[in-house]
Amino acid sequence: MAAPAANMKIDADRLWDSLMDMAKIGPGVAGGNNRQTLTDEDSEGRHLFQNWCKAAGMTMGLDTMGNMFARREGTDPDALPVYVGSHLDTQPTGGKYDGVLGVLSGLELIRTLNDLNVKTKHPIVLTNWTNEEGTRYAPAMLSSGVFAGIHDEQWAYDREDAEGKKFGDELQRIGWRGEEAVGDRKMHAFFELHIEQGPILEAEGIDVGVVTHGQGLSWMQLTIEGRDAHTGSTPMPMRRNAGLSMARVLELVDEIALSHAPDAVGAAGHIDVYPNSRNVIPGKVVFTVDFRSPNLSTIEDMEARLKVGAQKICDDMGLTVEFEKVGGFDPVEFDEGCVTAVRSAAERLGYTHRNLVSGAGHDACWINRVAPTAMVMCPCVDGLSHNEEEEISKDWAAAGTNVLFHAVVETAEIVG
Ligand code: HGY
Ligand code: MN
Ligand code: MN
Repeated sequence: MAAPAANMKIDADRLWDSLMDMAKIGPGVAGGNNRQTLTDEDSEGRHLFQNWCKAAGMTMGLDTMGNMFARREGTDPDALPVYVGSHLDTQPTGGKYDGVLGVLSGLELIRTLNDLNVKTKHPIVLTNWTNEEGTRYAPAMLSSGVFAGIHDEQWAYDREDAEGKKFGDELQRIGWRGEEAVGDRKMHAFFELHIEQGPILEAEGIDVGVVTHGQGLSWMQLTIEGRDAHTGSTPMPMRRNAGLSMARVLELVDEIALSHAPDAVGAAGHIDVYPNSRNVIPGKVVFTVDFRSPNLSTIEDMEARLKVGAQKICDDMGLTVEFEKVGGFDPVEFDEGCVTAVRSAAERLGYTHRNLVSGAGHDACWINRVAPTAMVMCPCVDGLSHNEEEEISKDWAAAGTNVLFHAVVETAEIVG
């Protein structure tokens, strides 16, 4: 397939301006963003994105999970489209680039094709996947997961947030529940640009990550119950302290992950303590253990040791424990052809690059089940993400977007 000329480049300033404009919606408290899925801020960001897509001459689609699809026509309307995109929802203390760079780099790619009046055989479709983060509604990558047939749509609609609000009701409330059946769309290929969210590219001075694999994930939710009691008048031997058991389980989580170093990580980011009162011994804790590894057998070993170890801790303390798997996916190997398109684009454009295994999960991990898929990564400062101080440089954003642009356009086949 004819590759774009090496001098075909995106407009880095326009991309950066769009990133900064989107960052104004759902601002955090420390320079980042709190634009959680299905909130009014998410809706405001969707409207801005939709207006930009329409201004770029694209036609909009919306499915029953709120996934947004903006289409630029190809010369062959019957050719399966090349999809590109990521997510606009953020963590509660999120950065300006996680997900957003992947959506707005796709928009910049379209704007550049329009500027250059370049036509492609395959249509190009730009996507915003609903609820990638999984922070308000577990699991992560929920809507790309329904699209890929991993999750049942009604099960997704019934997911509840901490206030008991259902996903389907909130999607309806913000007015972004479409009519198009989720998953009906067929793809020629899917590409996603994402910040690395880790330290490797910056530390090695590399411009672009060619993502060959994604590590797998396990989210195991534990509910441990003891008994609420007075922190002052209850003798130590009489206590059934669920908070103490959680501390012991979290030490075990760290020990299990480190036993598989360097190919495993583990922590708990979601922790609820009840009744969470200064002078009440916690009678109940609910927390989610997040294990990850590029090796499925490692993930399975970590899950098994967590269950045995946590059960023993609770038995010894006279507490009950329940386990619920609330999220997970196996390690991912991306499509060789699409990965090659990314690598040759980086070479053609003269960017330093290296193969990378994604430490974080992405919508591409599920879309890889239903279409040839690959990812591009750019460095981020100190490898920091899921933190309002998340930062990238305009040059890093431009390099990643240029590589995405070339990989997508080569795959969509330039005409004329
Ligand atoms: O959890 C993840 O890896 C992604 O940020 N949702
Ligand atoms: Mn992300
Ligand atoms: Mn994220």
